Formats: sequence, C-alpha cells, structure tokens
Amino acid sequence: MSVINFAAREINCKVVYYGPGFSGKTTNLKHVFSTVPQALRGEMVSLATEDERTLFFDFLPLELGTVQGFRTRFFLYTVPGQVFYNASRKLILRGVDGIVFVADSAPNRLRANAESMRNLRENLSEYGMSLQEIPLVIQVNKRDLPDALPLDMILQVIDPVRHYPHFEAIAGQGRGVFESLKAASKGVLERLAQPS
Ligand SMILES: Nc1nc2c(ncn2[C@@H]2O[C@H](COP(=O)(O)OP(=O)(O)OP(=O)(O)O)[C@@H](O)[C@H]2O)c(=O)[nH]1
Ligand SMILES: [Mg+2]
Repeated sequence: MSVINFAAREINCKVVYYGPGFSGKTTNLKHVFSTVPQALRGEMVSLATEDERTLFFDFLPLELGTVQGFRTRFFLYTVPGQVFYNASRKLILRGVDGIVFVADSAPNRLRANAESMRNLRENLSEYGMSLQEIPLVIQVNKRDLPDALPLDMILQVIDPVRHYPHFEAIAGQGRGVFESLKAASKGVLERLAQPS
C-alpha cells in the first residue's frame, strides 16, 4: 500500500521482485544499484546465505524525482525464491504496490516458474489482495542460456492469457532490467492516479 504523505508532499511505493529461487531477482537489484547515480539511491541491504542465496530479502531505496509536486520514492525488495522460505515471501509482500515477476528460462525451471506464480497468487490472497489490483510485469530472464526455452512456452505456464506486460532479459548483463522496473513503476503510478 503506497503511502502518500500530503503534509510532506511525499509518495513512497513498494515494488517486490518475485519468482523462483535462482531466477535472478537479486541480480536485478544489484544492477540497478550499480547503475543508478549515488544521489538517487540509498544503500542496498542484502540478507543472504554464504552461497549468495537470498535468506530474507534484499532492499534498495530509489528516488524517482518529483511527480506532480510530490517527492517520489520507490523501495525495491526481492523475496527469497527457495520454496521453504514462504513465511518470508509472504511477509515481504505486505503492502506491496507493484510486482516484477522474474522467470527463469532454464528448461528445468519451467515448473518452478509456474509454481512460484501460483504461490504468489496464494500469498496475495491471504492478505485479501489479488493481481487484479496490484500491477505486475513479467521479466523472462536468462535469455542468454544456450538451452533457453522458447518465450511462448514460459509465458504459457505463468500467464496463459497474456494479461501482463513481459520483457526478455539477461539480468546478468543488465539487459531488460530497467525496462522491467520502468514498466512496474509506471503501473504503480498509474494505479495511484486512478480514483479508488
Ligand atoms: N546465464 C545467466 N545467469 C544469470 C542471469 N541473471 C542472473 N544469473 C545468475 O543466476 C544465479 C542466481 O541469481 P540471483 O540473482 O542470486 O537469483 P535470485 O532469484 O535472487 O535467487 P534466490 O535469492 O535464491 O531467490 C546467479 O549465479 C546469477 O549470476 C542471466 O541473465 N543469465
Ligand atoms: Mg536473491
């Protein structure tokens, strides 16, 4: 739930990177962190295991400038994708305004993509939320893998009716990272502008 502070003229929004373990969520945040000028971002906080898997979350605050006279900040989070960290995933979704779903193009992760999308819907529903009200963009990552599955096959299991915008990405090389983030933040701001 975005926080609009009229007195301070500030808008704070929360964008969560969701998706199966190892799909590249943390890599997205690292790329944003290393690319955005220091004046426009805070420090990146990562709570990770020794082998760099996200243990609880990553966090990166970004300044988006001024929207209609309001200082606008986006707080980016990643969830831990590994199946057994569901309690953390659910907690991080609390108050979410927009979601980047990072799918993995590896053939052996097709089911994990589908399962993670199912898990996302379930966790949202436990907060009384759904993807009808939370803007979502799909990032199909790791397109550089030599055995990457066809895009259509991946979309077929996570968004068969093609409801959401999607972007192909190679987050490891920074490709598609800002396209996905921009689309997600645009979705959030458009939603904010809608009368509720
Ligand atoms: N080939 C390839 N590898 C990538 C790409 N993006 C990320 N990776 C690699 O995939 C692995 C997992 O990346 P992470 O960003 O840690 O994945 P994650 O989704 O945060 O994983 P969890 O924290 O466990 O949920 C790392 O070794 C990355 O370097 C990509 O576009 N192509
Ligand atoms: Mg991670």
